Amino acid sequence: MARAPQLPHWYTGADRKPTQLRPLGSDGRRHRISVIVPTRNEEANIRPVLEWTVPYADELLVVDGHSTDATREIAAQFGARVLLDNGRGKGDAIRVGIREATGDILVFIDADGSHDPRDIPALVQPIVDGLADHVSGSRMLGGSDELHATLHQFVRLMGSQIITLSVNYTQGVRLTDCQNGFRAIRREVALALDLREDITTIEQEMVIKTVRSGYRLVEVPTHEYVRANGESRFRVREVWLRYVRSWLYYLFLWRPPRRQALSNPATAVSRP
Ligand SMILES: Nc1nc2c(ncn2[C@@H]2O[C@H](COP(=O)(O)OP(=O)(O)O)[C@@H](O)[C@H]2O)c(=O)[nH]1
Ligand SMILES: [Mg+2]
Repeated sequence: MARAPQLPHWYTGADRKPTQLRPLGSDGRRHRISVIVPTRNEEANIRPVLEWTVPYADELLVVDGHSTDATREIAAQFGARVLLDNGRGKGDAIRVGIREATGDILVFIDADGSHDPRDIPALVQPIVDGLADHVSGSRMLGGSDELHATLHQFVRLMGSQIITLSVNYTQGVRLTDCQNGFRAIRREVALALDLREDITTIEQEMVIKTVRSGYRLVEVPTHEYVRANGESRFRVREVWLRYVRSWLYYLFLWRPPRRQALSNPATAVSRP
C-alpha cells in the first residue's frame, strides 16, 4: 500500500505564527506580488505550499516542467495560472515566470516543501520599503536541513561556500548564500538582468548579476526544510561543470549593461 504523503515540517509544527505582509510602500504605492513556483512532478508536495502561499500572492504562477503526475491539475485548483517551461530545467522555468508575471515584485518558492511560505513577507518587505531591489533567503543565516547530512550534500555546501566567498572577495560584499531558490526581486530588475541559465545555476547568475550591476541585494534568514516527499533531481556530478563555468563567466567575463531608467533604484521603487 502506498504511504500517505508527508506534510512539510513547517505546516505541522507550531513553531511560529503567520506573519503579515504590508504591501503599501512609504510613497503610498500598493505593490503587487507575483509568486512563481517551479514544479516538476510535485503532486505529493505542492498542496501545503500553495495553500500557505495563496494569501501572499496577488498573482500565483506555477511554471511546470512537463510533469507526468497531477501537479498541474492541483495547481489549477488553487487558482494558479499554470504555464509550461521549455523542457530545459528550473532556470528555464524561472525565466518563463519572469516574462509572464504581471506583479512588480516577484517571489520564487520551491514546490517541494523546502521553503516556509510564511517567510514571504520577510523577503518582500525590504523591497516594499524601498530598501532593496532583490532579497535572497539565506540558508546560512536561517539554517538548512538539506545541506549537512550526506557526503553529496556536503560537497554541494562546500561548492556553494566557495562561490559565495569568491563573490564576496571580488565584489566587496558580505553574502552568505548565492544559491538559494527562495527569493524576491523587483520585476524590472529581474528583466534587466537578462537571465540566460537553463538549470539551477540561474540562482548564482541572479545574485552575481545583481551585485555586479549595482542593484541592492539584501539577505534575510530563511530556513531550508527537507523536501517533504520524493527526491531532489540535483546531482553534483552531472552539473558541477555548468556551475563552475557560469560562476567564472558571470563573475569575471560578463559585463553589466549600462543601467538606464533604473539608474536610481530608489526612484524606480517609488515610481507610481
Ligand atoms: N519547471 C521546472 N521545475 C523544476 C525542474 N526541476 C526542478 N524543478 C522544481 O524546482 C524546485 C527545486 O527542485 P529540487 O529537485 O528540489 O532541487 P534542489 O532543491 O535544488 O535539490 C522544485 O520545486 C522542483 O519541482 C524543471 O526542470 N522544470
Ligand atoms: Mg528541493
